[in-house]
Amino acid sequence: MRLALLCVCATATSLLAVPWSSAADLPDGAQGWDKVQDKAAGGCPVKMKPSGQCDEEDGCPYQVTLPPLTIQLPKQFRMLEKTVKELQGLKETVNRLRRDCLECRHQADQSLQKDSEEAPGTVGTGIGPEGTGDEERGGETSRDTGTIKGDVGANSNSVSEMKAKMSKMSNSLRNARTQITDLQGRVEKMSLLNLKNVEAIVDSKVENISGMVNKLSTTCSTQCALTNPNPQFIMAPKDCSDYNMLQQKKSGLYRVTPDPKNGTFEVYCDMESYGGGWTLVQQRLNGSISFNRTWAEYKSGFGNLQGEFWLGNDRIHLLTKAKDMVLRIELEDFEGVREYAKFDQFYVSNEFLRYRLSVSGYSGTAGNALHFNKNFNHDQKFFTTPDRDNDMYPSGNCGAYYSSGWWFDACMSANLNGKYYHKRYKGVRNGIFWGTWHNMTVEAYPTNYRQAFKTVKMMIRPKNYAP
Ligand SMILES: *[C@@H]1O[C@H](CO)[C@@H](O)[C@H](O)[C@H]1NC(C)=O
Ligand SMILES: *[C@@H]1O[C@H](CO)[C@@H](O)[C@H](O)[C@H]1NC(C)=O
Ligand SMILES: *[C@@H]1O[C@H](CO)[C@@H](O)[C@H](O)[C@H]1NC(C)=O
Ligand SMILES: *[C@@H]1O[C@H](CO)[C@@H](O)[C@H](O)[C@H]1NC(C)=O
Ligand SMILES: *[C@@H]1O[C@H](CO)[C@@H](O)[C@H](O)[C@H]1NC(C)=O
Ligand SMILES: [Ca+2]
Repeated sequence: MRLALLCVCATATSLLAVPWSSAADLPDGAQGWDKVQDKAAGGCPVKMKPSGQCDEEDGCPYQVTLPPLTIQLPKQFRMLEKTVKELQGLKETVNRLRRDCLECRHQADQSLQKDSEEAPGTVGTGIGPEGTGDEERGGETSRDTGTIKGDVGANSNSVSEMKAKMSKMSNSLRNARTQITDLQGRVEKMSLLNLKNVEAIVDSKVENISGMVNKLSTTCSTQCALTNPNPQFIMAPKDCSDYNMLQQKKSGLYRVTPDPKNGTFEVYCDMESYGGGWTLVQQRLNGSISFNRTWAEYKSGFGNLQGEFWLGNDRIHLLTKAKDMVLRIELEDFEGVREYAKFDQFYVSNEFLRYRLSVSGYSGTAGNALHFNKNFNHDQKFFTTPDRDNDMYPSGNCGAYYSSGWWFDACMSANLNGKYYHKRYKGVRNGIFWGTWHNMTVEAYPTNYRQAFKTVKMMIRPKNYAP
């Protein structure tokens, strides 16, 4: 397919053509994008041109004209043009970095003295109720990641500024890509354009440039001993901790790509608690979402990422496969008691292996209810849902009995996906359950009321994470 693409709002009078039928048709290297500017339109059956008012914020809306069809494209299409510009910018930055790198060798001696005055990171106070362990550092500690002390080049900006700029640029490149993917879905539905090529090209360029930058900055840091020892340029964040490296400090929704082969999805990131960088896997807040769900629903996830949800077993698998993860469970009851359980190792295998749980290395205040004793141990157990019995209980389905999907043994000493009760309850213990909670032992007697939990949160973070 041939596609005519108008690139810049300011030059809205001329049509520029980008002819290609596949990624292979484009010239290699970043130069491919430059050449976009030079190609002249000729005999192209498909035309795309600006339509309507251009404005500062959103750029111009575009229109594709296909005889005999006209389609209004969403404004996000401008991201293509922005991406081109940013790739250009990245290239310039790389060149500058390279220049500085050569120069920094000469500057190294005089800069070294200034270098040692500031240690990276300061220990803050935990905001949780239980403030011990290395998790409890304040969220600000990684603010200085990437900071470089001392002058680097005589005639240009410091490497640190450029690195910050690189981070920012790679960030917006990623945003651009996300939007392109988004757009691609919509456009593909119309069976007209295949933007996969564009996406692949942008991806490979970004990978290429980030590879070069990484190499350069490694060389630079070994030569000059000035840069941060671990410069990080993360082009496709695998989980929330990667966003922390990119100086994102606000909790909220982010897109992650734990395995590029399995695409990108949204997660809720807690960037503030216990050093931040947490990817939420599960959350209970007010009982608005039922957790009495099928295998298929637990597989793909359900609920609302800003409220109550299960992220989905496939996603949990991908996240825990991509990196060695720790699990942190936060529990709060209706008396305001808050406790936590942390596990140094947390892995959920794939569907074929029935999402078997591997969890170990407990520490915390809530007690290790996942491995209560040899008869109640959730470690190495398969996932069971009311419609899929993989549990260790021979005469029934624990998931059906407790209205929950969980790694049941026969059956449980913990079940964080139980029913949400707003207060103590009687009868089948199908509520949210943590068997080592402080007053569980008196639960059954004399009142037979059962403990209810107000909030539950399960979140993961790479084992080697340094806030
Ligand atoms: C980047 O692309 C150039 C060709 O344009 C190639 O020679 C080089 O090996 C690539 N680098 C990486 C890291 O892929
Ligand atoms: C869970 O769902 C099943 C099937 O829909 C239903 O029969 C059962 O009553 C539900 N349990 C609870 C506690 O809501
Ligand atoms: C539960 O919390 C979510 C998210 O905070 C909110 O959107 C929803 O309205 C709440 N539902 C109830 C029943 O309180
Ligand atoms: C990952 O992607 C492959 C191919 O698209 C698919 O077959 C597989 O089910 C996916 N795995 C997960 C865990 O989503
Ligand atoms: C657990 O202890 C709290 C007081 O700390 C009490 O209010 C609550 O009723 C107890 N729960 C049960 C099930 O006994
Ligand atoms: Ca069974």
